[in-house]
Amino acid sequence: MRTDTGKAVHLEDYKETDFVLERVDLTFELDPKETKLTARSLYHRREGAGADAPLVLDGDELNMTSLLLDGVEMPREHYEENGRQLIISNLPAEIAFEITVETLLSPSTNTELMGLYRSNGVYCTQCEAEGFRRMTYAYDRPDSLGVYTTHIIADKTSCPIMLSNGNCLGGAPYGGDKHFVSWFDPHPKPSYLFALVAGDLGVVEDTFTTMTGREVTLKIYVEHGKEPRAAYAMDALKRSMKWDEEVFGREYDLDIFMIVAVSDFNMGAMENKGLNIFNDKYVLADPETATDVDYANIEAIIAHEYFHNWTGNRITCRDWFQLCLKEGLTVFRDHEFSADQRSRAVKRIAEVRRLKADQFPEDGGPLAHPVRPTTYKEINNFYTATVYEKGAEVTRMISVILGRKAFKAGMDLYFERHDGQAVTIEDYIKCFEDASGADLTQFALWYHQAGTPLISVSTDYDAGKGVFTLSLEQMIPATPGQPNKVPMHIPLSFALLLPDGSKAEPESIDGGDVSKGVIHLRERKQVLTFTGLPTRPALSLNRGFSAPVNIQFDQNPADLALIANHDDDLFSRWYAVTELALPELIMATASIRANGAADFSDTLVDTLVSVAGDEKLEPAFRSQVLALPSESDIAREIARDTDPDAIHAARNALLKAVALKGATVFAQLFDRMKTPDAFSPDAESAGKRALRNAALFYLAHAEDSPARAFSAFDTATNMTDLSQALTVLAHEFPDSDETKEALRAFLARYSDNALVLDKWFSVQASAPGHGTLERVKALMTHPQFNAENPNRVRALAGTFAFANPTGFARPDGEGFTFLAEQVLAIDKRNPQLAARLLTALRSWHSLEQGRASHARAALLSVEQNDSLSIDVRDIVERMLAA
Ligand code: B3K
Ligand code: ZN
Repeated sequence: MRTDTGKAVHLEDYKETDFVLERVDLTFELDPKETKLTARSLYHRREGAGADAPLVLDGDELNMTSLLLDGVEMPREHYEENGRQLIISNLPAEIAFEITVETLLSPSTNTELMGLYRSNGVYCTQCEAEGFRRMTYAYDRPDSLGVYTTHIIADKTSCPIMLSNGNCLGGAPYGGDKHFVSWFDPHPKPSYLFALVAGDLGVVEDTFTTMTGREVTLKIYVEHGKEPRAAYAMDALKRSMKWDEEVFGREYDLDIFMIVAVSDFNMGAMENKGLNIFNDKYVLADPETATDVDYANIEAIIAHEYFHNWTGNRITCRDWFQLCLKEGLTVFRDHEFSADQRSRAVKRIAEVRRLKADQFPEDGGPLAHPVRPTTYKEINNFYTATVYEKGAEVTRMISVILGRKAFKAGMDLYFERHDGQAVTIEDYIKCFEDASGADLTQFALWYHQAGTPLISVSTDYDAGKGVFTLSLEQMIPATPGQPNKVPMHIPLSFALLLPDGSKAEPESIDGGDVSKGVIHLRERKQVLTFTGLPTRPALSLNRGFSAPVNIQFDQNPADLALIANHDDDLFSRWYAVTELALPELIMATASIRANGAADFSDTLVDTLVSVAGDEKLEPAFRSQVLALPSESDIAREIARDTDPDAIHAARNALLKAVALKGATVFAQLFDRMKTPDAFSPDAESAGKRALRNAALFYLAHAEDSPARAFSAFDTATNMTDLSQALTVLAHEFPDSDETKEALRAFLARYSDNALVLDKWFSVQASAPGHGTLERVKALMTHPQFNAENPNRVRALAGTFAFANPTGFARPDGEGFTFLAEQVLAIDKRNPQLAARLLTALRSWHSLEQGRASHARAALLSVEQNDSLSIDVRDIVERMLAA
């Protein structure tokens, strides 16, 4: 029975709890259908709370079998259960008291994967955001911190491993076939960080010596037989621990740190105190089964969850509106970590690509919301790219505005001032203000105003006077609930480049606040003049993507080519190529729609070919340039009346032009960048593979034959090369015998490896063209398809909806109908997964009329269903309202 009411929660209604939680003692007697949980919690009435205020605890779908006050059964008239709450009255005014709640749980039928559930026979929990209340009545909110002791009783044979947060106190036989173990976590924590795991798992062990010389035991638990595939994750964990000490001065604080990999998980991973639970996709890797992207994701997510130990766990959120306080900041920290472990510029390019692919469409569509929202109906729908990725960008901007040293001082103060507390964005910003003396009042609008700012740029040069003029104007688009915006503080890093690529040094800069290469745009309109410039410079603006904004600047292609070839900021070079390509791709799309043909300038094609062959540039960078703006990037730029088929054709025409012109370069790259026999997942080797596979992709367009890709498939020595060759075959030559053979061989070889099979499904789901939908439908009935496994659902339906614009948005609307059906079916089992899948339609407004009306019809067909979860109802209503 669904008990969530879907009533909106508002930030302004925040109120402290009437009672203070001190300690929690949990005993789980595990059983697949009838787990008994006895939760004893010690509370006292908060000073200032009314003497007769009741204790109101949260619950969701609970079966409570007993309720005691200080060990004595509570009289029925002293409490009330209303499906979502347990309301207890007649409680002591002054002394602490203990409430004991006994509940019966059924982990094996818990398909929502929230609370206590089973994955492949392993008991595990997911409590963030509101899963704890699915186990027992509690103050299930992040500002209620308690010290937890957990006892687990289970069958010895099926559960030799029994884990919870903190340090292990020991265990013993418990009569018959059972045994028990107890864990104690000395660090007060909110309920969302509670975790339990029990099952039969293999383990990989290591140790880490902290900066003060304490030895920490590290354990990664995986399914038996998969232990060797956890080695890279372990290595990434140790590097993360070291990095957090060196860069943020943060030391780990328990004797043991554990990670458990499970195969059924709604998200990437979860930072439970001392016991991170991971989607196994982000733990398991070896050269034969993981791609370079998988390795990079594992490194980033292991780091992310570990870094939460300080940003999230030691200092947590006062309420869920403050989610970006832990998520945005922790993403920023994992970005910095990966940048230090890999190439900073290439990492930044990947971050910006992702921000633009995931966050910009969200911010520009019906689901737009501020980094710190002020209202929600279902908090799980707010674990968004805006909270995570834009949240990280906001912290990055603070570091740009304050500079490295003051930013560090602000972080140090934050850790010192708020350790052990549940705090707000205001508390966070105050630390930077106090540490630096800066006034961040206007800057803080980044947390409150949704929408991607648009900066209109124009320049002028007076050769006689040697004066360069730069006019900037900011506009923040209207978003749901926020029709009018005020100007923000936007830090724009910039340089003026001379024709030889060196930097021009103006004598004076007037008209605005410019310091250390950063323009601080604060007004709606600002005009800056740079004097003492005998030669006209090219403007390189928003270097390193210092602000997450759109820029409208009709920059001359020669200037862009200069930046693309000479800027000393690699990110800017990549960005300039993108800016060179986008207007041409937009024009080509229009001309495909008008007359079926498109062509491209020599400047663009030559720039791309020359970057491909430029040995001075790192291979990973070159592969990023060759990746071109994606079809969704182009659609976003076009913004309205978009036709995915025309965009696909236009982009393909550019690929073909570059492929033909650069065929020799690509053939050489394909030969030279071959992976040596000894595989290494490091960034440099990965970069070479990325470049080689980009070359393979272009060569497929030049040669118009599957032969080369098929032989690459046949001779591949690692999963990156193998899956890339398979992608080229399935996407470019879908009907060839080679493709059929490769798909068959891949399936036969990996039929017992779920994570690799996910790739087999997603390669096919992302194949462009109207015919893919039938293929996807057929794959839904494949014996290896498993509708209960979130990874498999995301690999097939998710990839199709999010990463296949021509297939998903086919003109007859059948792709949208399919999505609606899937969402409704999945919603019955797993609302979080269903709601996430539905957001694939978030940009439906920008489609051309025919497709847009099909999308709307599909959304309406979802909305009309009256047994929707709150999760899906919230998304579909917002999507239709705007
Ligand atoms: N904090 C978790 C996400 C929980 C999502 C709940 N719907 C993972 C992370 O961001 O680290
Ligand atoms: Zn996180």
